[in-house]
Amino acid sequence: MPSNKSLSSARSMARMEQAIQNVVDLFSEYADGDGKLNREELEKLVEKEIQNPELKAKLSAGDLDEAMGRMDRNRDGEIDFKEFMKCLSFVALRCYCKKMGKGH
Ligand SMILES: [Ca+2]
Ligand SMILES: [Ca+2]
Repeated sequence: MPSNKSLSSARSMARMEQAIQNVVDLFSEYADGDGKLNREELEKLVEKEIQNPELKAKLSAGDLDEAMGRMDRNRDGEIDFKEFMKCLSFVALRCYCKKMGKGH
C-alpha cells in the first residue's frame, strides 16, 4: 500500500513553481555569476532561449540595443534580475492579451 512519505518526497514541482524556477535558473545561467546580463549575455539568451520568430525578430540585431536600452532602467549598462522581471512581465502580458483576443 502506498505511503504518504514517498508521496511528498517524490512530488514533482507544480507548474507555478516550475515556471518560477525556470526563470530564476535561466537568468542566473546567462548572467554568469555576477547577477547581471551584459549585452553579450543578453544576446546569447535571446539567441538560444527564444524561438517565437515574431519575438525573435523584434529582439535581433539592431533592435537588441534598443531592447537593452529599454530594459536597463537604472542605466548601468547591464540587466539585473529586477529589470529582467519587468521585461518578462511585459512580454507575458502581451502574450496573455493575445491569447484572450485583446490584440495589440
Ligand atoms: Ca554577467
Ligand atoms: Ca541595469
